[in-house]
Amino acid sequence: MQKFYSLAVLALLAAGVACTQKSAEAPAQMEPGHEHEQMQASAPAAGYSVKGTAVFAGKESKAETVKMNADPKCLAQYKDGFKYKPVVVGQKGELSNVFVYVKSGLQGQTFDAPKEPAVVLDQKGCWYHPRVMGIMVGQKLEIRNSDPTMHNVNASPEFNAAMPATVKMMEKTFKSPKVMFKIKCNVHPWMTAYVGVLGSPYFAVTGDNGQYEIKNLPAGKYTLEFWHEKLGTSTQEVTVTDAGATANVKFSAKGTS
Ligand SMILES: [Cu+2]
Repeated sequence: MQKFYSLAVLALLAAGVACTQKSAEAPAQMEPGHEHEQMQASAPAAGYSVKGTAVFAGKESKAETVKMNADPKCLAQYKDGFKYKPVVVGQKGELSNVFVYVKSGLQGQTFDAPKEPAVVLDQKGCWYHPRVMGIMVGQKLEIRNSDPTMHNVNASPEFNAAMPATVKMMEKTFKSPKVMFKIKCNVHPWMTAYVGVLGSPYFAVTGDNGQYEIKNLPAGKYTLEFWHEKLGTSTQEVTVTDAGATANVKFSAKGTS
């Protein structure tokens, strides 16, 4: 017991000396015992979210019937024919398939593409799923053929590859950034997909609710661009703080506002 008390007293004395020295020589440092908190506070921030909604101040497209007669194996997959709307909006004008990305504000920074997971582009029902997507330079693009027929994935000049019915999966990468790459199928001219290829991970695509979220963006000032295949593009300045940021966009039939 006695030994314990002596050690405790010594420890208290030592702490007192340490405190005195610190307050005299390094007043900015934290009190002993708070080192862990300080380390956490100075760890690099993961970043913040930019969120928002895209809306369209107009009517959605009438459904177009896509004629797949050229390939009976495509045609056979639809009883009533395949219908498609290039502009799809929700009840309040929520606009889906808008590609949103940080166009500028990241100069001088480089980002490694994630090794996993791969971005998936499926060919199913002689249609691309998804129609609009984003990927980083060098990131794996897993292209699937879920159809009992041959497709050809033409993303010239990056790649142009045939995919017979027996080839169910292939992997490709993009070597250079571009917004947007148009992917076409040489076998089925109605098949189109759009891929935004970027050097950074800061991009998103609006869902059926018109909403998007770009995550983990460091605080700073950026220019966002919103792209829609029929409605064009719109840019917006955004300041990201530790509270994140909101950037909504409204597309109109004559452009954006
Ligand atoms: Cu095809």
